[in-house]
Amino acid sequence: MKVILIGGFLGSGKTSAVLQLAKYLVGDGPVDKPRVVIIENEIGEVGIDDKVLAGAGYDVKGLFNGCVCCTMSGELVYTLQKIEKNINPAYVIMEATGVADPGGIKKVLDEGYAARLPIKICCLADASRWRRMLVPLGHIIKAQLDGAHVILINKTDLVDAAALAEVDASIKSFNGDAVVHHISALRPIDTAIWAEMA
Ligand SMILES: Nc1nc2c(ncn2[C@@H]2O[C@H](COP(=O)(O)OP(=O)(O)OP(=O)(O)O)[C@@H](O)[C@H]2O)c(=O)[nH]1
Ligand SMILES: [Mg+2]
Repeated sequence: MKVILIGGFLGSGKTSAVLQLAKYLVGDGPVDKPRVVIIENEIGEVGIDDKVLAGAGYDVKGLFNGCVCCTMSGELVYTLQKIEKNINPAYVIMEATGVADPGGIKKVLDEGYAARLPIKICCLADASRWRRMLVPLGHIIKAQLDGAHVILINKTDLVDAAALAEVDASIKSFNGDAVVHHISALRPIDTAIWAEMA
């Protein structure tokens, strides 16, 4: 069971990307056993994105009322254990909350039971709001980009080439190691990107 963590700030396009990633991973897999289970972590008591994803036909587990990078870390490990025992899918995709520190989640997953699960971290970055967000939210954005293996610069349909180049340079200054792709999650995303993560 592999874990793919999808992080990125509020509204950056995480759920839109999860829908496409799940569709890619499900592929022509067996229908009797889900190949993909999605964990939705939301800060509030009531989930929204979990209903969108469940409505699209996916097996979704909600973790509400806190963030798995801190207060809900125990619940995350317990949920993963339950998923592996009862369903044992090929992949668990987890959409983090928009304010999660994926490094914190990775730390939780690197200890104990979860340590043997392979994990890939993907961070969405909203190109259309990049400059406006960077100053007030620099510390969260830095933390989200820091540990990512793959960074998807999203909403490229809303910016011109010069603005995109600026976002690119800014992101490279935070994380020079990650693989960076430009996407618009409203359109079909190149499946080669998902193949790298799978
Ligand atoms: N124009 C444009 N809009 C996008 C794109 N990707 C996502 N959106 C829109 O941006 C909004 C937020 O997208 P979501 O996928 O819900 O983002 P999210 O990161 O899951 O949001 P939260 O879970 O609330 O943090 C929605 O209205 C999407 O339709 C994109 O590439 N281009
Ligand atoms: Mg979402």
